Amino acid sequence: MSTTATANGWQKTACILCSVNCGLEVQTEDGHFTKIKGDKAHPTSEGYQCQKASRLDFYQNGKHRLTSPLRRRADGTHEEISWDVAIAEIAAKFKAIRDTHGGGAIAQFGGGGQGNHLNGMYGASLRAALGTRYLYTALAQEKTGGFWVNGRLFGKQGSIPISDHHKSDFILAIGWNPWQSHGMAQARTELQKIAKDASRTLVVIDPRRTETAEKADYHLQVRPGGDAHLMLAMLGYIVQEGLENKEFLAKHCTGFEELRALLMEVPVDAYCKEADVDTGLVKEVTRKFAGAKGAAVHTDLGIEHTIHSTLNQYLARLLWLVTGNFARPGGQVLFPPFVPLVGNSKEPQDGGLTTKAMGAKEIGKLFPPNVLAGEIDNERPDRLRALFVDSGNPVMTAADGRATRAAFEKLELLVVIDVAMTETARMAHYVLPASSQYEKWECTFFNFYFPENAFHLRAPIFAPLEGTLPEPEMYRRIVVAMGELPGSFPELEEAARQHVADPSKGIFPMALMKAFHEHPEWSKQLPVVLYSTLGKALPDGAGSAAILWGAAQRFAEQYPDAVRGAGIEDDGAGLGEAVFKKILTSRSGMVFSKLSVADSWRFVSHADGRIHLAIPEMIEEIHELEAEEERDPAYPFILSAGERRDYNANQIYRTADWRKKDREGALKVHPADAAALGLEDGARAVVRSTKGAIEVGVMLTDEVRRGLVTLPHGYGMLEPVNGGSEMRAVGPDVNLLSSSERCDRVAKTPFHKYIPVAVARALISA
Ligand SMILES: Nc1nc2c(c(=O)[nH]1)N[C@H]1C(S)=C(S)[C@@H](COP(=O)(O)OP(=O)(O)OC[C@H]3O[C@@H](n4cnc5c(=O)[nH]c(N)nc54)[C@H](O)[C@@H]3O)O[C@H]1N2
Ligand SMILES: Nc1nc2c(c(=O)[nH]1)N[C@H]1C(S)=C(S)[C@@H](COP(=O)(O)OP(=O)(O)OC[C@H]3O[C@@H](n4cnc5c(=O)[nH]c(N)nc54)[C@H](O)[C@@H]3O)O[C@H]1N2
Ligand code: SF4
Ligand SMILES: [Mo]
Repeated sequence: MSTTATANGWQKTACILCSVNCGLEVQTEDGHFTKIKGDKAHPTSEGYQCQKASRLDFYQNGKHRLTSPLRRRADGTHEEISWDVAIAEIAAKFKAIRDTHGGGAIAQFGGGGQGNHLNGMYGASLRAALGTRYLYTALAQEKTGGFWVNGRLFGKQGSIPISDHHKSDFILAIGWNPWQSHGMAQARTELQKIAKDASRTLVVIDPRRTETAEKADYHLQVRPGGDAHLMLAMLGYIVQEGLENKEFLAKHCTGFEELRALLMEVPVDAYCKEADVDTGLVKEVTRKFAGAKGAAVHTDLGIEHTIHSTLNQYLARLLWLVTGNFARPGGQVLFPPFVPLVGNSKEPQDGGLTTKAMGAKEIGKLFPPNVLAGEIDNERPDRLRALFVDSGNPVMTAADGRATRAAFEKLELLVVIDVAMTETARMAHYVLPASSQYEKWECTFFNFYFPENAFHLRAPIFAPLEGTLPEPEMYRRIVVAMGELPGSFPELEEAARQHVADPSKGIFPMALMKAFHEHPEWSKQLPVVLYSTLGKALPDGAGSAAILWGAAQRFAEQYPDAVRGAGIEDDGAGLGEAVFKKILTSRSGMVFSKLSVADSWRFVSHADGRIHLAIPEMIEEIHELEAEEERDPAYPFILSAGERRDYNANQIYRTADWRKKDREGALKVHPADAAALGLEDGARAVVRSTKGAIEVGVMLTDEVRRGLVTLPHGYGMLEPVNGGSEMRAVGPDVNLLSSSERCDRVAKTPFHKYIPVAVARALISA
């Protein structure tokens, strides 16, 4: 396709498998990737890529790709139908449910995975048409506890702290294995650099000796779920030794005295013992941490998907706050997002929305997948009756897959938008086939870089697979069929054409204001209105990018200094136009913002300008913190279900064929535990929890602690047996073991990394 081809036949795009979205250069032939390499011109990845990206043809030409809208028959099988029939029926059914039961009976799941946030944004138009605010996303089963803490500390849930890690002399990784999961640009190169540099200290807190731990100066091999005790021990030691940053705390924070009183009482040695880490080592590490010039603290699923999820994220933030590692080089910073992934939600007592059956609160404008089954599977008249899923596979990824499947069977309407026939799609009343992320304009809003922040709009590199559409077009058709918007906007479309030819006169924004004045109801559908007007006028079929015009205008208006810092110049509305133009024309991505560490204070939005350290709910949980819970002897192991490995990539690659090793996702077991269980390397075992049992292969390794066993996620998808119509799960479907009841008290995050299980040799080998 002409939009990206370069003279030598390489086209520019990016990897869609994890949140760092490395820039790629690719060659293609007959609809296939033939060569894939890192794009040196990409502002954040600079040519870096990991082993997963080279297999992207398994996504683009996956055997489960969809090519026609499907409708479910009474017997559960699907038949192909035309787009016109699909859109008309879906619109009529949604409308009927909305008009009978209200918008609250309908919800959305997903809207974007690791590589696609642009097209999913248009789902907001359908939510508006349906009159629902219930948006369930994967983020709300990992990060929402942290967002809630941000709201209390900084004033806004979307004030997401990141690290200025390039300048850090101390890096503390808690429950994060960047060697495999990344979550940081060029992770392996960076980790190797840090390991070689004697002036920089890397500390890993993880119950497993991870690839990252192998590179670290210190590895604290905490017992699973022991992080709250461990971090409290560190915080206790800091204040008891007077190592806190008194000047920072006095000048910039409130609530420290209350915290200090609490932390003075922490029995440091006993808490280290509870976490099962050597006290001397903890004290040595804590002393170095408190004395660092700039310390970065990076956390991830290891503390989120376990007991005390929200509390853990609070304590991790306290570590860097009490030591003054905020808004200083090498510490943590706040920055303006290009498009906020996360909004700000009120607490229920202040009028915030909750779910009806389970009472889960909205955080960051998101709802937790963990309560989804419970919202559907009940007899309340106001229960959830209809769901649309875009870019997600909740049947596989939400806790307690059996309960999710049982609940989804009860939905009156399930519509799935995906590129592939997923396990969730197999249950849907209607399935709508999307063009792949390499067949349409796409991007992500995972723009978490500092001091220079970058954004990458990717152009399509393949023609759309026949029968597929990009999501904005699907949403547009449904909303129009519901009678919420007209099928065309002659005046706005004309204004858009003139505006694209010469943006300097501001023709389109003026026409848009006039249209919204005359049709106030259209403003609720802003994404689809932009797509249907400005989108049509954009060159190269970049219609989906229309929404980025609005984002660019807003960003430039709010943060003109950040934009100019990035070297983009113009005045007034011209600055936003310049950002938008740069987005549209930068095939390798572009820097849109540059700020300094001190600018972080602009994003602390409490009226007093301070960070509010004392959070009553968290202090209460600290008081209630007990010794390790009584464990049911029937389930003597802790399973960490969801380890990121060489060959898993969420639900994106749907076949085991892409894997060069660990094809079936083995259970890691400590050799001593294995000996006691009578299991040898390669043996078959059954892992049983209170929710179910699965059979797995066994891998012996002393990288896990005794008593801990681990499985990857991103396995267990259905594949045809010998190419026939019979389907079989390949590898562990880990959420048959997880439970939704065992979850965080604030954010409802499930404890995927803390599942009590029994392990035994399988009686009959598969
Ligand atoms: N290869 C690969 N990379 C990915 C993905 C993928 O599927 N495959 N998925 C992407 C996504 S969606 C995400 S959210 C990120 C997640 O990225 P990470 O959070 O880094 O990945 P995990 O391996 O799930 O968990 C991190 C570590 O937590 C440790 N852990 C387990 N229990 C505990 C505990 O009680 N305490 C502590 N401190 N640590 C514990 C595990 O041993 C593991 O090493 O990865 C992204 N990157
Ligand atoms: N037990 C356990 N469960 C977990 C985890 C764990 O570690 N352990 N990890 C959790 C985490 S951190 C996450 S992020 C979630 C992920 O869970 P989900 O959000 O449910 O899954 P994704 O893998 O992001 O799903 C991506 C889907 O998007 C589809 N897709 C790809 N491209 C497109 C496109 O262009 N358009 C559309 N419409 N669809 C597309 C893919 O085919 C796939 O079905 O899983 C969570 N579940
Ligand atoms: S680090 Fe992430 S984005 Fe980069 S190539 Fe690997 S999987 Fe893809
Ligand atoms: Mo995730």
